[in-house]
Amino acid sequence: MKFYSFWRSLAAFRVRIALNIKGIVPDEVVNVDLMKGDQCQPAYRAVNPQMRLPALIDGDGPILFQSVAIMEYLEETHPNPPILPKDPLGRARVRALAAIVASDSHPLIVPSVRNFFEQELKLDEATRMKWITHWVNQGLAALEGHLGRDSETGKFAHGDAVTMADLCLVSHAAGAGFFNVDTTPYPTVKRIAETCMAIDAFARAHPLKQPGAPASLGH
Ligand SMILES: N[C@@H](CCC(=O)N[C@@H](CS)C(=O)NCC(=O)O)C(=O)O
Repeated sequence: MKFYSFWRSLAAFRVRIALNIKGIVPDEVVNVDLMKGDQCQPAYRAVNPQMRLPALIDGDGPILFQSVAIMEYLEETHPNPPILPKDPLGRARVRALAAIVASDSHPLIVPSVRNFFEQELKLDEATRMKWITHWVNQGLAALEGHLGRDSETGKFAHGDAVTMADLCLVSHAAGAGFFNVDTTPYPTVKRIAETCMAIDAFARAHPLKQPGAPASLGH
């Protein structure tokens, strides 16, 4: 298995947790430096024409891309321990919570969006940060709205076992940390993120624990 990753990638963080939970150790991890723009270089473009991380090649391929699709693939090929509940309603809820992060929130703050604001629209740092903090907060508020209200919420986002919703939730909480967004107004999200990050499979996958990461984010 060959895993294309970068310490700061929140989508790669989600997949790293899934790999750890499933006890899968990739044979090779290829570092694609998002801060240097390596995702746009021909070498990686040939792997993933979308120029996004993560990507995974299992055996002879084909290439797997999009973190949610990769997590679902890992779930189907390595069902134990599961990261989706068994019942259809539970699965739908977990996938929907995951989509708040992976489909609706995270895409608004990725490097290509931030770079477009800076290089094409010439937006200053304060305006760019206003955009980022707004959408990070919107994602946190949406998660809190569901998790704080729903009887299905337990120790984790869905009951008392880890699911894909938690993998996405912690990636969004880490993103909040990157951009110095306070998660205190979202107590259920904060509690679940802290509960997850105390688990070894989550802790080992954290962006700041990866090769090339700085010791801290320095803010
Ligand atoms: N929906 C995708 C998002 C992938 C994505 O945007 N990844 C970011 C890093 S977290 C990336 O590679 N961005 C490159 C860029 O924006 O230029 C997924 O969940 O895999």
